[in-house]
Amino acid sequence: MVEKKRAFITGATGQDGSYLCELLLEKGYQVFGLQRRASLPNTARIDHLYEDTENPDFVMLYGDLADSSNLFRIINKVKPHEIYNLGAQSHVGISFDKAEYTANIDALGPLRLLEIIRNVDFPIRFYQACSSEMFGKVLETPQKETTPFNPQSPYGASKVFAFNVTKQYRTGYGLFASNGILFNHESPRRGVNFVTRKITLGLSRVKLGLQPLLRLGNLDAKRDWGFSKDYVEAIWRILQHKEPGDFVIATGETHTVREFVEEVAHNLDMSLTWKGKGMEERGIDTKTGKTIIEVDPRYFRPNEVDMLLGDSSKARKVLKWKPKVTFKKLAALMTEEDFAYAEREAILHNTIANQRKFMSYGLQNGKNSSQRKTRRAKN
Ligand code: NAP
Ligand code: F7E
Repeated sequence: MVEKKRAFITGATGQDGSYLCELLLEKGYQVFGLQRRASLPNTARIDHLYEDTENPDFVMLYGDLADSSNLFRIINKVKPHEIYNLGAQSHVGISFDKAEYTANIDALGPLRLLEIIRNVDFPIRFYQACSSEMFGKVLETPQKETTPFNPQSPYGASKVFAFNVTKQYRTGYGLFASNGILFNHESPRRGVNFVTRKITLGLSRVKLGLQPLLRLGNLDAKRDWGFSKDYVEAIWRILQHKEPGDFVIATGETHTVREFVEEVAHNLDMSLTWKGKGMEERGIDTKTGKTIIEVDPRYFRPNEVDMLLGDSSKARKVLKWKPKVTFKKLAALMTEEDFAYAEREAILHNTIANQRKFMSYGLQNGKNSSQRKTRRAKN
């Protein structure tokens, strides 16, 4: 029997990790995912893969990128053919507040893995999840593999370190170690505090009356937004290529946050108009006259990356990769899923409200009026 390929994925519980687990299982791999211990379940994105709990091809293991001995034990036991290092504190804004932690996980995490790979006696192909945030305040447009880095956050700086050590272990020790320089990529599985998901879920809730408005930061920032599922296909291709290297993965289109808001509002059949300037700017729903978008200084960053636009010609030529999902399609598919999600929330909300009404009706009509008073006093 032919031995199955084994892949070890850090960040398996995250957006990209969950799509990559699915892709590799489809391709016949045995997949080992790293899972952090958490006080509440953190596996919502991969729970469906556990349907058959006896599935020997999908195994989750507890660990942390801060813990070398744990990583060594896993790698030595699993003996993976490929390691995909997707684990990270991936929120740029939060990296300003958690700078040291971000560097520990996002910069030293990959170094820990590379050191292990260098010291075990079986070959492992290594993928490092790098980021367009490394280009920061861009020194060239569009950004490609040769564009100099100019990071603007602890997150961006940590990814530059990760990029450099991955390259150094490739050239210095001959490891098959590749960097993917991925531009923003989103999906319905995106964390809710990244701007696209915040907009698709937030405006869906506004539409259904679950929240009055949405507060955002810099509406003028421009990003090259693609679809996560397309990007994990590129990640896999990077490790299947005959030689290791560094690859930019991007759509080649850039749009402002404001344009993303407009696209989502359009998909939700809300007619949006902008009033005011700067911090006073507001998005108004012309059908209702209500303010549905406000600018909030809390969501601005100490340093901003104003504009990103990727040139992925190398990946298109060498890996025969290209994105399938456009900006409009991405906004549409995320809106559709989040509107359905918000509708379920609305049903739950109404059920709870009805239950409360029913309970208070029961109390008001109950026989024991002294008990009713006690309960009210406690609340
Ligand atoms: P994500 O949804 O935030 O997922 C991050 C994953 O890392 C989660 O599984 C998380 O675990 C895990 N993680 C966090 N801290 C860890 C630690 N100390 N030890 C082990 N695992 C840890 O991110 P994503 O969007 O899928 O991105 C995947 C990777 O690509 C990240 O490295 C990110 O920096 C990079 N990247 C992302 C983009 C993008 O636009 N999405 C672009 C370029 C690069 P929990 O589930 O327990 O939190
Ligand atoms: O912000 C602006 C914000 O947090 C995009 C990560 O996956 O991609 C991601 O990093 C833009 C920024 O993503 C809000 O200032 C406005 O200019 O969705 P984001 P990001 O910072 O680009 C890169 C490639 C990665 O590698 C990262 O891991 O939107 N913005 N208003 C806002 N951003 C957020 N989060 N929230 C707002 O309210």
